[in-house]
Amino acid sequence: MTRRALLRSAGAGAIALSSPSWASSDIELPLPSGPRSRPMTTEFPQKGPMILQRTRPPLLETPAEVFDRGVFTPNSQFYVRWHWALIPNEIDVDKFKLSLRGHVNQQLSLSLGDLLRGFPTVQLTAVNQCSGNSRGFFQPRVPGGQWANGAMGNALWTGVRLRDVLDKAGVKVGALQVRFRGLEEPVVADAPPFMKSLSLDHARDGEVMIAFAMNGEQLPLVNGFPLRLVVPGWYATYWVKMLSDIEVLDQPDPNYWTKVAYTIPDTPFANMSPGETGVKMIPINRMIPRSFVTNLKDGQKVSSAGPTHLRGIAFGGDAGVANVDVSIDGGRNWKPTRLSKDEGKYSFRQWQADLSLPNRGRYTVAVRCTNANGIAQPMSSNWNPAGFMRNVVETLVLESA
Ligand SMILES: Nc1nc2c(c(=O)[nH]1)N[C@H]1C(S)=C(S)[C@@H](COP(=O)(O)O)O[C@H]1N2
Ligand SMILES: [Mo]
Repeated sequence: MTRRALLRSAGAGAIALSSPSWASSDIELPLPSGPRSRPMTTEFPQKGPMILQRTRPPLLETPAEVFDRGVFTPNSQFYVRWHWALIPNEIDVDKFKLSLRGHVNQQLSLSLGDLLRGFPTVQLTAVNQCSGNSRGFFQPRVPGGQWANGAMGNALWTGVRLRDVLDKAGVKVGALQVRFRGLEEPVVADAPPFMKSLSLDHARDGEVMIAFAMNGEQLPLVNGFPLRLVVPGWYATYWVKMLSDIEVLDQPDPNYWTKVAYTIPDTPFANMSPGETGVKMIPINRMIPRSFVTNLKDGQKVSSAGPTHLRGIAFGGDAGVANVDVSIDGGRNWKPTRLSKDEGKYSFRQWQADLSLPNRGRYTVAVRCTNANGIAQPMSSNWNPAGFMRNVVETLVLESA
């Protein structure tokens, strides 16, 4: 996609965020504390079939079968999560401005044209995963969106380096953090608007990107059109959508969404015991490895005669996938799988294995990702009161007959 084409298509017209009507069908999605099923919806603009978690503000989950089709999650089925409901229905791309202000030498107010023409374009494939992905599997149950495993997606992001834009404004000595805000507003006047901050060093690492395209097309409105922050390797809460304001701070950001919400226990895998007190909490940050089987379901019948083909996806979190191993005895013995094409260290990576399951009966299949930093998924589930960072080794039972 050329820059000119992007500007043209972005300028072609506004996108309406209609009010979705009732969902059409249900999908089975059993979670330990319920529900057993969820409605499906096709009523959101630029979106295909999605699992409806909530209409306003929208929470839409990607159906599991999408992850079997390839490592890039199509824009039309990329999950959606918003905190506040007053989201613009349309964006006037000719009037849109991104402001950069605060502890800088020169404030900037950039049109989309300024941004696309004024800075080098960069591309990177990265997983965007909600901190609370898979929260519905937490036991004991925790409050919050009861996601299954579909609050994640992988895309090729195109944009400009945040560093280049910060350098154009000239960050002043004494700057500490950079705070990001989008165009939506809270529903109640005195509620805190959604904002997130990164340290100045992180913001200037050359990887953090202001993205204007996703999988080669403009962003769907509900995924942040026209601009969103991409923070490779970090949880999606930092990936601010409809990005319109960047503020360089000379003191730590006191705002609710950075300081209070989205904190985790400062322990391995953010793990603590229910009811435990005095745990040190820190802002959520880097992702940790995960892996999933995508072609077979729990309880599925397979043939004892032939090899059983197993495949799925894995990601390393803040580092590449080093190995994906599979077990047919619930995690006692492991064998390596074959890894498919490497799309970069922050991407989903497909893996495959052919299993021999010669004895009739039940096999507990487990899959485990180890990342390039040597961090492997644990065999027991982590727990914390917000339901963040689930990454236990996933298992499924196959019935050999
Ligand atoms: N402006 C804005 N950006 C936001 C949010 C939001 O509420 N408002 N939610 C964040 C959270 S918590 C998640 S999980 C991701 C979801 O990105 P997606 O909807 O494109 O999948 O957006 C992040 N960026
Ligand atoms: Mo999230």
